[in-house]
Amino acid sequence: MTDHIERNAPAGGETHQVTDAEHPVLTTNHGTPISDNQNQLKAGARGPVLIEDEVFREKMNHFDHERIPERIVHARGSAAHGYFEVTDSLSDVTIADLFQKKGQRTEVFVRFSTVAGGAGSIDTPRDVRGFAVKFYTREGNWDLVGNNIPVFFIQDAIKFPDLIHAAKMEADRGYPQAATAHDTFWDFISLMPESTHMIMWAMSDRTLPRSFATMEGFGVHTFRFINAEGKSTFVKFHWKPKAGLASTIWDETVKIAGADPDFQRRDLFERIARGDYPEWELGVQLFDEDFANAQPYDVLDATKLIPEEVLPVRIVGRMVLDRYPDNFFAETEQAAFVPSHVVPGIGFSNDPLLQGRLFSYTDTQLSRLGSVNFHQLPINAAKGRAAAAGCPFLNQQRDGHMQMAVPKGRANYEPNSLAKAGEEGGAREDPEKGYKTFPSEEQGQKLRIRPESFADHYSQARLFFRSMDPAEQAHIASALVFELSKVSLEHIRVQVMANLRNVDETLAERVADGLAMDLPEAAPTAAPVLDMDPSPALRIIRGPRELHTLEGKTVGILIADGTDAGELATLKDAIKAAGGNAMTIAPKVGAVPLSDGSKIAADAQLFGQPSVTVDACAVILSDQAAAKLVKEGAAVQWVMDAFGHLKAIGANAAAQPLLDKAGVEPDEGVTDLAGFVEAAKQRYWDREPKVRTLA
Ligand code: HDD
Repeated sequence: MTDHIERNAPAGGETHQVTDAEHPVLTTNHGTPISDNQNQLKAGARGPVLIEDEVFREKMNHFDHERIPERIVHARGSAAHGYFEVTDSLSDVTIADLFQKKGQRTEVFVRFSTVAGGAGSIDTPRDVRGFAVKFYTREGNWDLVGNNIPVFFIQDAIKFPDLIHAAKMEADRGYPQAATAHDTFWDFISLMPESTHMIMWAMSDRTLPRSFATMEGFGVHTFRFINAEGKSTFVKFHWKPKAGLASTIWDETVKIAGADPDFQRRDLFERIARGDYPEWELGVQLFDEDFANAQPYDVLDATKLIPEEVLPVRIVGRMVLDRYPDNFFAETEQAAFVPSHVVPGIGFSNDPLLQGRLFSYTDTQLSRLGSVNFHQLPINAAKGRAAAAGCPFLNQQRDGHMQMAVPKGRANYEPNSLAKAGEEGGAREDPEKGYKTFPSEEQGQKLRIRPESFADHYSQARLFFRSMDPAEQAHIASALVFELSKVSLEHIRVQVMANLRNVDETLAERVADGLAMDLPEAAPTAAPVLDMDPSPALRIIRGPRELHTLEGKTVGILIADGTDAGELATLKDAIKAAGGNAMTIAPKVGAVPLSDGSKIAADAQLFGQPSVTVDACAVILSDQAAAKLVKEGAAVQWVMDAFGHLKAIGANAAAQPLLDKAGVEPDEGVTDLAGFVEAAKQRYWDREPKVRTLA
């Protein structure tokens, strides 16, 4: 046992030394003080253990039950606390309290996730990312449970279990984990042409985000706003990252998975720790029935988006994540997001995917969290009006597993007249301020049918592909080649290719060529495929939201014995001044002797911090160190990957032999140290055809 234990200090604060005597006394769950937490109770020092040992039994019993079922989808996730602030009041279109006043702030809890993998799977598979926001408004919690892609695979929620069964690891063999590159996924997709638009997004760089902080979020469905006059306006929600959009390259992503399976979770934690708070703007697309009726697709169909060029996104707020959870299980794991949780002023449309979700999420929490009282867990508890009355909710619902509240009195039914006798009578409905469903006119026969207006499965897939930068188109084609090359049943590839022919003939040809297969006949289409105007807003590469900046980015600086102290200090200062984060990486982490005789501890060790984990790479070496490192595979690979992943490389003259060994060829992104900080603000997409063959 140590005499002194160092507590984690708050960022920038001082560490406080706590002696053992200052710690509170350890107790059992029932409050009994514990005298010894190191040994079981035994009959004699070397004798058998005794079952009467409540301290041991209770501890082990609790441990044995520490896990709860993981989420059936989106099991792998990371979250943070923060706030939402109104920058442009929406009081014209909604009575939702959180949108009324400019400057008004609402607490939020946001969970990002992958979809297919289990809770312990890697952070960086090719996968859609969940983007779930819980707003703790004064009128109750509003959960906006979206993704980083504005459309979805299927049109009707009844297909969701099939989609997920097909996407997750195959039922008999239990693999692949967190990957769509397998038979059952592509079999299902090939038979569901409505998924084609989403597949274009899934095969694009959107599913390889660099960071949660550099991806967009979307509410996907058409929702409703309702204003004080009871008027409804359709709305689609968008989150726009302040850090801009950035993704990784497939080869890089695969290597990140090995180097750091927690890459994005760590990134979120570290950004918050160093004060680079992830931030997004909230935007809305607002429209009415006339606009909806004039579009060549149905706004109730979740496989369609409304191009920003057709209907601009109005920015109405900002969201900042500035606090990492204190406890992963209590907060991130127990957070329950439920799309049916809305507040007055926000309502649903008839989108059949959304309508199905309104059932599924509450249902899943009952088995995942195990109780109808999941709303009482601190992370889920409302903090608004009811909380002000000393309770997270006010109604006559009672009891159930894990009931935390201790309601007083007899008023567990309503109406009651107990107040007339001076007793607590409980809460009552409020016809004025209570939630009112928009009274839309609905009529028709009961039918299990897909509307005609949902029949076009290809026009927007084509729109997406044709809106992409040529580099992005090459990535999509290459991703399709990769994924389909993992499909073992020949006929499934043929079915996929038949769909792709309806998207874009050049895409189909490139993929067929990459797979060395003949193009099949195009699949029949249920509606004419339209050539819609391209939407450049959909691009990442060379698009409007690819920011050339060092802010929030991490620069790796490879150093070794004899690195010039002056060059290193100058570069670190310049990186900091540009808003970046410098990380020194050396063959030995503890102490690196510099040219001036000083020693510094490196931030990371070369073998544990490959260049895939940073955004740009600098190399500052002495002649001797360079001579040594050209024979060090990890150092050569460090530079080779930086070049192959189209990153800026800044080096001093002595480092040149290492660059030569790594096959670095001169281009705009390869600079001396003086030009490096400017160069480090972007990737060099033009380099790509020189370093890899793309489909
Ligand atoms: Fe879902 C979780 C997003 C369709 C059923 N979904 C879940 C999460 C996100 C989404 C971000 C994780 C929430 C968290 O962090 O805890 N889901 C979406 C989006 C969809 C979508 C954007 C389409 C627009 N989902 C969808 C359908 C169904 C579900 C159609 C079923 C009818 N989703 C679930 C679920 C999950 C879930 C099974 C698993 C864990 C949970 O709910 O809490 O109920």
